[in-house]
Amino acid sequence: MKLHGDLISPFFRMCLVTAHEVGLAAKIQHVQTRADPTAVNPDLNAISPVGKVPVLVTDHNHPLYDSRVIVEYLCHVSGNKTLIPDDGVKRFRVLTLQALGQAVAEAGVAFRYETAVRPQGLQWREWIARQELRVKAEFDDLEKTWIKDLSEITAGSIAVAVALSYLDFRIPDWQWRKDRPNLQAFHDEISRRPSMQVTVLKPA
Ligand SMILES: N[C@@H](CCC(=O)N[C@@H](CS)C(=O)NCC(=O)O)C(=O)O
Repeated sequence: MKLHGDLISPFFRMCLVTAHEVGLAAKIQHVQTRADPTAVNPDLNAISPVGKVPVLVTDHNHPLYDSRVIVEYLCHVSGNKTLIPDDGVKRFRVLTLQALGQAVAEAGVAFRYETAVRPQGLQWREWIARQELRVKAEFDDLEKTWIKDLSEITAGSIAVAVALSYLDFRIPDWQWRKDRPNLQAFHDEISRRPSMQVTVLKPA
């Protein structure tokens, strides 16, 4: 299997952490691929019309995207039943937590594009402020209602952990730890797992 992307992408890292957790990392070849929001990467577009990373190309040469589909595929192929449980109640709780982690990552990546990629004079202040309000509500909800779910290793807790690590790397000013001791304890603990350690983001 070939996983196209870049470790700086939280969505790519969610897939890689999952691959380590389900024991498939050794079967995955990382194809270093950058996706620029303002330019077409022809190699990437050849495997996905969406033109975003990650994309997983299976051993049967089928391109899969986006990251949620790749995570589900890795669980399916490995036979793992804990990261995305079958049981209805648990399953949809985990998938909602995964959506919440993805939303934190989406807001972070969108904020980054708007503030670091878009020319200064064209930046939209109200939109930037909306991203900040959105993540604040997400951090508060994680702290208040999701701590028990986060104590289990699932596609949900992986998505949240990776999204928070991305913010540490790119947008430390968002200070998600402030007044959120439970979320901080969750992140400290999950960050010690080998799957997180071997995929850790290092400053260039
Ligand atoms: N929903 C997608 C999001 C992927 C995504 O936004 N990837 C970013 C990198 S972090 C990207 O490829 N951006 C390029 C672009 O926006 O054109 C997923 O979960 O895989």
